[in-house]
Amino acid sequence: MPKAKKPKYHAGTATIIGRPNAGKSTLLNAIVGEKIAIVTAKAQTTRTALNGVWTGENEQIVFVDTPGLHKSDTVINRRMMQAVRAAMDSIDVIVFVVDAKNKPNAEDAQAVDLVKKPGTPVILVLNKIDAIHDKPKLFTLIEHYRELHDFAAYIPVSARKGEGIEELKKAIVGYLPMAKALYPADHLTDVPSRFLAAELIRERILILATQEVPHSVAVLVDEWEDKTNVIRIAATIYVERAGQKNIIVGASGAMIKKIGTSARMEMERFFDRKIFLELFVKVKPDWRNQPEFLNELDWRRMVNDRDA
Ligand SMILES: Nc1nc2c(ncn2[C@@H]2O[C@H](COP(=O)(O)OP(=O)(O)OP(=O)(O)O)[C@@H](O)[C@H]2O)c(=O)[nH]1
Ligand SMILES: [Mg+2]
Repeated sequence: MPKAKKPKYHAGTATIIGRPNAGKSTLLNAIVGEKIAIVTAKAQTTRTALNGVWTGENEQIVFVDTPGLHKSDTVINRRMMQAVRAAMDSIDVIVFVVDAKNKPNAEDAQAVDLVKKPGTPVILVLNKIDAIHDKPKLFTLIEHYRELHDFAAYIPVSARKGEGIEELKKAIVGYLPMAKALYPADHLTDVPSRFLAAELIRERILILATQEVPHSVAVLVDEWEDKTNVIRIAATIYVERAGQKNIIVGASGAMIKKIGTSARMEMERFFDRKIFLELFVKVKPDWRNQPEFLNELDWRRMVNDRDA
């Protein structure tokens, strides 16, 4: 009997791009089914490009989440925009995410201009449709965006509720070349565990310490010790001014305790292990303009403990 023909395999990379707060990281997490990227209501939550792999029956898509498109004034902001541009190189599809609650304004039009790239299809994702009750509004919105660019597809989704994700993956696969899988089927991300842990701490700070700290906070994991029953993690939270340190520490250390407990619970869920977490807070004036410190924060320079 002749052997059944093997179905053709498609694989490639899709970069997720959009303005701050559009829901790019929420979308990445919804697609891969794990929380790889941190999500908060604050703009410019994501500071670096990071990938998440989705593997289907006969296809694999490597998604890359990126920082929101914004003006660059500090060294860190310039690096964030460099990361976006680099993540647009040698890829198969651009997934341009917009908040469907808003009509496109001049800044959205500028963002569209940035993603127009000859030879690379751009799929428009209209996110947050769970917050739109007047559905015909979506058609009007699509027409507005169509005037700005002839997108390869227009896909309404709710990243938060996981709606429209299948349609999006299908549309992307249609633009992928025939190729072998780039990663083993169970590979989730290239991002090392110690970076994910630091990001979870930063997320808790952005959510809990609401006063004037978000852009001034950086987190580095200093120690990571895998013991039989527990992972022991020591991390430092960097801020730019003494006043911000006071906010993070809180009265009698109440805030840092809250941040620590909340981050530890998130980590235990993600790593599926018991975590012992120690946190320190340091003032490092103007760290956002210090290239060497920014290198230290870059996960590509860290060792991947998770696969070790
Ligand atoms: N209602 C609703 N809110 C959403 C949806 N997706 C994301 N959000 C919310 O939008 C806010 C921003 O989400 P993020 O995923 O952090 O957005 P982002 O585009 O990655 O933002 P930056 O990293 O700052 O560029 C958060 O409060 C999310 O909970 C959605 O489908 N529906
Ligand atoms: Mg993000």
